[in-house]
Amino acid sequence: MTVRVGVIGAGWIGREHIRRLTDVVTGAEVTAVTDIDAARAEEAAATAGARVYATGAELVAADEVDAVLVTSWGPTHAEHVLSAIAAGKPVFCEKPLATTAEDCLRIVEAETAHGSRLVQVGFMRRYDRGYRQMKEVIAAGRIGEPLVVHCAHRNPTVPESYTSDMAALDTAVHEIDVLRWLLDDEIVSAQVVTPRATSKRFAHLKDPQIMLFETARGVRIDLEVFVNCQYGYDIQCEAVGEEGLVRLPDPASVGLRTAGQHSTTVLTDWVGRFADAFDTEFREWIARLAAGEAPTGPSAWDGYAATVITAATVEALESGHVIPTALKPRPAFYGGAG
Ligand code: NAD
Ligand code: ISE
Repeated sequence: MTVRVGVIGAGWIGREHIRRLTDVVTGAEVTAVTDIDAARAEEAAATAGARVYATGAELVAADEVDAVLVTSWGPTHAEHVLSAIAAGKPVFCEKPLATTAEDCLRIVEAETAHGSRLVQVGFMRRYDRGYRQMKEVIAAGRIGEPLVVHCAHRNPTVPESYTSDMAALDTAVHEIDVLRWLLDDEIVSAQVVTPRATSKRFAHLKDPQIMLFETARGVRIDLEVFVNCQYGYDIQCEAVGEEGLVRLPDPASVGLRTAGQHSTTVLTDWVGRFADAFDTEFREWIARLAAGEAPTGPSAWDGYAATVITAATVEALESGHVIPTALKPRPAFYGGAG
């Protein structure tokens, strides 16, 4: 069966996912597109031979839409996800699931009332080969009990519109999700300390930031978020356990020896770094739906947890205090005992 997808939001990542669903993933067809910018919707729809709809609600209701992809601005996500759930249609929502914990919980309640999973959140790192290998190693007990995790998330530069809270809301959110999954553990508190700021930033921005998280089992995570590091897009993760250590591999790159030097390339953006992860994420999502099965990727509960933990991290940055994450207990529907 071909899964007919309607896309809400034809901006940067919406167009990228339309291309992916059209040219890379088999078993999917983009049949509908909407954007509040009509010209943008027309242009994106034309690349896939899709029809343009005036609103998200009309797109969700359309007979030619089996599943919905939400790639609009974060504050609009909840409305579109709730409307897809009300129509009983599977919905893939780019991060964040919603910008407030309250909206995330409304989604969780609506999905629970529906009775089976419809929602998947776009945390693509869970589909990255290196993180998957790390998870296998940790789950098999090969480093013993994890104790400490060291991470870095570095972007070469960010635009002036990037504010200090976005280091958690937009950037660290990926580590927050992938570490909960990697460790099969919950983050219970957040703290942020700020070292000397780089001069290569817009004056309003606190950069870099060191985020410190603690999990329910007492694992300590340190995460350096440095979004003006200049030299490249660099993602590092190293988990230290009682019996060993496992490290995220750098992306494969030829080793170049010339003029008395040995070098490898550092990528410059997340698009290239996680291209394969995005492809796998959508292949697996479409394969589940095509088989008539519920999605198994990051859930609405994971989206809720990420929103609560990023909010606590922003509060920690602004207050200078250690902030408990105060997550509600995970319902049985999402695996219980969170
Ligand atoms: P963007 O601004 O380029 O595109 C968003 C589009 O949504 C715009 O064209 C806008 O007109 C449209 N839009 C806004 N509200 C709408 C509504 N109610 N109905 C229809 N269209 C609407 O932004 P982007 O960079 O493509 O990001 C979109 C989302 O994807 C964000 O939530 C962002 O956090 C997420 N994102 C995720 C990753 C990732 O690594 N997983 C990377 C980048 C962006
Ligand atoms: C961006 O929104 C992303 O999602 C990228 O994956 C991340 O690396 C970047 O820092 C964010 O701004």
